[in-house]
Amino acid sequence: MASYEEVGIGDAVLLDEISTRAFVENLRVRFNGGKIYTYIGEVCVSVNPYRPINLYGKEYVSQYKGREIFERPPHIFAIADAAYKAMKRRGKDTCIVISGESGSGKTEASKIIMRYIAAVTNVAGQQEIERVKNVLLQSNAILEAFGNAKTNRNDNSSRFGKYMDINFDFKGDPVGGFVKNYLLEKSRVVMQQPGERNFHSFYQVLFGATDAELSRLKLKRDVNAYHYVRQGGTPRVDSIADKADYKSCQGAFKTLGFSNEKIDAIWRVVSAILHLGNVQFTGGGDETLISNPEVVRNIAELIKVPVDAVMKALCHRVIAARGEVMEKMHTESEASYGRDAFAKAIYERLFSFVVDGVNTAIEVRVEEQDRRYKYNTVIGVLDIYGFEIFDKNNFEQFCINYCNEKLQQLFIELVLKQEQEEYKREGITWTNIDYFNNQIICDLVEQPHKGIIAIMDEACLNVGKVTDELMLEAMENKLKGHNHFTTRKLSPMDKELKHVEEFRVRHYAGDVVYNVKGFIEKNKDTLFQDFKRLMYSSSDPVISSMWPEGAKDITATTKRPQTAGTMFKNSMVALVKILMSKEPYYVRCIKPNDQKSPVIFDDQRVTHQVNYLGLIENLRVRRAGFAYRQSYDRFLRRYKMISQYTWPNFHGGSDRDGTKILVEEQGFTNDVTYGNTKIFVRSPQTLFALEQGRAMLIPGIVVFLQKMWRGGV
Ligand code: AD9
Ligand code: MG
Repeated sequence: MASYEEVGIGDAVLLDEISTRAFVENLRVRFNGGKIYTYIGEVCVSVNPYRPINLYGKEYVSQYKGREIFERPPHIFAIADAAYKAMKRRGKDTCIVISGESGSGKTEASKIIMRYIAAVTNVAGQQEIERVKNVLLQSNAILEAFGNAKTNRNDNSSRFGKYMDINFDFKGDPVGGFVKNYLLEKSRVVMQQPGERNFHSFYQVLFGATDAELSRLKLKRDVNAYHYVRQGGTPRVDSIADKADYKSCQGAFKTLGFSNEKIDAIWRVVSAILHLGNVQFTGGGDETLISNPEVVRNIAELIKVPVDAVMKALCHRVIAARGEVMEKMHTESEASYGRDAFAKAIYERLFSFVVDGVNTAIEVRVEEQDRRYKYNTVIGVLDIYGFEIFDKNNFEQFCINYCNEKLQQLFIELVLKQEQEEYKREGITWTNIDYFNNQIICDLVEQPHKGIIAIMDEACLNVGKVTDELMLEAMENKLKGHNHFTTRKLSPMDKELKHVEEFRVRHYAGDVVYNVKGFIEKNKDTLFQDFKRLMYSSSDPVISSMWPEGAKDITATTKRPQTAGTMFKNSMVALVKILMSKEPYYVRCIKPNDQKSPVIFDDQRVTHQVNYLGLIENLRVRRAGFAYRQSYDRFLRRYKMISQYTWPNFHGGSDRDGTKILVEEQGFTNDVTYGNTKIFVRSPQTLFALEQGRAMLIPGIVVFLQKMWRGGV
């Protein structure tokens, strides 16, 4: 067996040569040797192994528990432990930001982190904490069943963004948590690209439910019988065990305390959507009729509303104009549009309902008098949908890729920009390290008035008049000359743009061509009121409770709701704010190839990711920089006992002078630099040595202090 050292360099900071080539080569050597983790200082780079690897067992947990990052070979456990230690020792809220493109291993990484935290906490074996840990871990089965799907990039692709806070008490044990979900890609409910699937939940119920359950749900065990799940043509996927997953999901519902009524209602809604996809309309003249009313009967029974009401909601809408209420029949195409919008809306609502249920199960349960001790600090784990490019990219990809731009911006801001600014502020000699700042792309999307989202919103204000193509024209006019935006009109020679309804954004991670078809409609995201009232009228209290707004009177004026794009933008801004308020740790995931192969390391693909993730710039800043910094007074207070010159107090000058004397005496002069207000330590080993020196002296100091208090000294 090769020794660890023979398998590349664990911390890229120690590479002989700092270049993309050397960095990628090191990742390749390590990948081939089964070493999927590599550090850049405290940033963990993870290359998806595409095979189960034995790296996460108990023996590994104990190797990393309570250790410093540099003490052991690179591992995601060490990052989890660092975030945990900072939280526990220093009372800091921390967060672990996991980024990388679709299929690079973010969701797996987030689960490994959660399992690690579960493994190292609750040594006292308290029951309530065991419950919380179990609930936290099992919530994944549910969230993935309803929010993940097979795409052409990843068999288990997250189609929603997830930020999870884990709350800890003063002892460092998890006492609860909170999941915040971001924009679900609900268009998948009604449409899938070739090779893709709908959300796992649909297949789980079709393959996993018992015959008796299926018959209650009015379903046949035949995926091809349902339009909404068969369009991709790949209902069965080797890597997915739908039947077993259905069982796990059911088990998780039970563990999380979902009542039988709730679980039953959830699967009935899923089934109703399957039936809804088969509803067909015939039209002509003024009348639109449903050609297969027996399907509607099934839906009505499943969602517990009268069949006539479903028929009516599917074929008509009620409009209130000048205080008068009128009924208007849909055209055939309006009816089909309405049906699909209805299916998407109930699934999205169901997903939020499920997330709410998860949150109820994991919320911190404490008595008021305990609140001070519990609910103390948090570790946030962010696992979001990765950057993606498909053959056809729509509104959803636009949002997902914008989200990834925001996360890249956060990384740049914290790791590349602020770090360098601090060196300058502290008067440390520093050669600026250049990097591509993607703020310009964030602006392109989110700027008021002239950003893409603002232009989309404007198009949505002019109901019925503006088409997607006209909206594109508005973009062309306002964004002409922008380096990161082109359309066929702006750049007629652009071969990638095949249709007039396409625009291209030069993202930090690559060029993506978006098709504007459906942008306005998806941004407006309207659902006929009739469907809301229909769902609210359900005699099933669980279903009715999902649709409280259905209680509203039809004539009540409603404020124009925010568009999907603006809501998403706001949620991203809020997310960045949350992350900025915490001490961040990073896991940067890399996809080694597009074949999901455990043996292919595609140099070109990896190089591309290394480049756009800014890893070489990260490495340069890190290598030229300092692992640790502390203001002089705090440094001196912490380590003064190590030196006879500074213990118990330093009287020979400023804190800076004291710090200098201490560092010189300990022989670390070459590893530090003195800034205007802070000392900068280059390697973590130095810090570790200082900490050890301190730890060794502390017992003696306690005795000393006791004696002093007793008047013995
Ligand atoms: V997406 O943006 O949600 O589409 P992710 O989340 O980045 O994507 P995911 O974690 O789902 O990717 O990983 C994709 C697949 O790679 C998994 O289903 C596993 O089969 C495989 N994988 C990823 N990480 C590991 C690992 N540490 N060990 C083994 C892994 N397999
Ligand atoms: Mg994922």
